[in-house]
Formats: sequence, structure tokens, C-alpha cells
Amino acid sequence: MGRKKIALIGGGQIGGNLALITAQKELGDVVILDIPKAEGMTKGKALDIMQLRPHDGYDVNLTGTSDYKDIEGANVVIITAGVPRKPGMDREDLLSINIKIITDVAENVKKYAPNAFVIVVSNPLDAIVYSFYKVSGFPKNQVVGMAGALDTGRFRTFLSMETGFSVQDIHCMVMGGHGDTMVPIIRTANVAGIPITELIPEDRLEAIVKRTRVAGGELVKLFGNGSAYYAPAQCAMEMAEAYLLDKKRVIPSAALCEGEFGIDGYFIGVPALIGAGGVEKVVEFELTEDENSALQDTYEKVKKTVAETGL
Ligand code: A3D
Repeated sequence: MGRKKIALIGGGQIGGNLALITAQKELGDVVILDIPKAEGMTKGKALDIMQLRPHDGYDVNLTGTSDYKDIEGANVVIITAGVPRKPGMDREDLLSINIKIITDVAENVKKYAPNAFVIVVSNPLDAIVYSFYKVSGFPKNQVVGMAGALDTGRFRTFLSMETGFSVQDIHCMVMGGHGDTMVPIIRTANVAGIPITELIPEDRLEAIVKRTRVAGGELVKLFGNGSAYYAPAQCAMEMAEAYLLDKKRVIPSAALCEGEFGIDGYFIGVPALIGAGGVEKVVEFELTEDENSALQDTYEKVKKTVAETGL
């Protein structure tokens, strides 16, 4: 039994970081694939990280390519191919470009890595992961979108910044579409089990929820020429790790719902059990009336974007 193989489709900001942290975790050999024009860049990143290994002590191999044959037999495929947002853009503005790209990627992944667990990161996330699922015909447990992990992590970060408590002890969950209509479930937020509402006044909590919803845009503005990449890479790696090590983690992720939470036939942010079976289950729980109506709003938005894919 050789090492596992992780294929990164898109070797840009998130792809490059993913290559580094996936290798550092020794999850498997890493193949970075990008368009032919960017092949040198993929090879350069792979070689640079190979040369980091003597200082860090991990033994996996990294390669760069623009040839899908090189991803053959990959256990995990993480897709970041596409364009990121620029200031003033919504994630939905990326749809027309990224839909063409995901169609090409899905056909190739289907051909060369039909058994891989696929984690989609490209935006608009909920529509792009849906498109991958439709074009590839993969079973639903084999396809997931990374977004809820990041949105939840951002919420945790802001709660930690506000309280001064370790982010490690702060838990919460953000559901819904990956956009400004996402649904932070405040009721679930706690510090080591202590409800957050006992620790932060209501108006401050509201401000934090607001900041969480537009956290991606805050970074787009700061960068001026692209979107977040360190934290998104870490989140996607965590999902790959949960699959490869059969960790049975519950990670908010865009999973295909078939009736769960009243959502049917769409990928949307829900708590997903990730283990060796991929998305083994959508973990359902009772929502309050307000939470449910917020989830329905985000559901409508996702449906609208998905309709624009024409798939
Ligand atoms: P960027 O640094 O531009 O990297 C994208 C890479 O994709 C580039 O190197 C392109 O050359 C490559 N690419 C383009 N077309 C193809 C193709 N057909 N096949 C293979 N590779 C291709 O962007 P990034 O890494 O910063 O972001 C990547 C994507 O992730 C964007 O769509 C972002 O909007 C999205 N993103 C999602 C989240 C979520 O939480 C869902 C967070 C941050 C970014």
C-alpha cells in the first residue's frame, strides 16, 4: 500500500497553500494541476515545497502539471480552479466564468479519479459544487463543498477576539449558503459549554454576526486583488483529513440535502459527518422558527444561483 494521493485542481493562492499544509500533515503525495499557461508555476511551487522538506522532515512527494493523466487514481481531489472576487464583486458575479471551468474539471476528474472524494472550493460555492455533482454524476457522498467550516471559523475568531478567550474553547455553527445570507446559529455558540449569550451583550453579538456574514468581503477589500486563502486552505485540508483518516468529524459543509432541514436536491451548508465514506450523513436537528425562516431565505438565494447554471 503506497501513499495516498491528493490532487489539487487549481494551483493559485488556495491551491499553493493547500499543497504546503497537506504535505506538512503528510496526508499523501500531492499533485498540483493548473492550466497549461500556469504549468511552470505549479512545478515551481511543487519544487519549492519539496525543498522545504529537509527542514520540516516530511517525506511526501509534490509534483506540478497541466495534464490530467497525472491525477490518475487520486484519493482526494480539491478544486479551487476558477477566478476569485475583486473588490465590489459578489460571489455570484463569478458564476459565468467558473461554471465553464468546473464543467471541464468535472469531466476530467470523472475520467481520471472516479473514486476520489471531491472537495469543491470555487465560488459561488453552492452552485459550483452542485454543477460538479451534476456534470460528474458522482454519488452524493463523494462530493462536498467547503464553506461552512470557514464561515464557522470566522465566527469563532470574532467571538474569541471579543471575549479574549481561546478560540479553541469557542464552538458554534454557521449554516446556509456561502454568502451574505448565511445563518449563524447563535443558540449553538458557547465558550467551553457556557452559552455565549451569557458572556457577550446582545448588541455586540449582533455586530459580530453581521461581521461574520461579510467577512469574506472584508478580506477582498483589504487584499484589493483576490480573496482569502490561508484559512480556506486549512479548512479544505481539514475536510480531506477527516476523510482520509476516517475521523467522523462533524464539519459544517455544503452537502447534498434530500429532505434534511426542508431542503431537497440542493447543496447547502449543513452539519456533515465526514469519514471514510465521504459525507456519511447530514446531521439533522430541530431549528427554531427564526432559524428556519433564515435558512429558507438562504435556500431561495442558492436555488436562484443554481438555476443560472442551466444544469
Ligand atoms: P487564484 O489564486 O486565482 O487561483 C485559481 C487558480 O485556478 C489559478 O491558478 C488559475 O490559473 C486556475 N484555473 C483557472 N482555470 C482553470 C482550469 N480550467 N483548470 C485548472 N485550473 C484553472 O484563486 P484563489 O486560489 O484565491 O481562489 C480559488 C477559488 O476559491 C475562487 O473561485 C474563490 O472565489 C474561491 N474561494 C472560496 C472560498 C470559500 O469559502 C468557498 C474562500 C475563498 C476563495
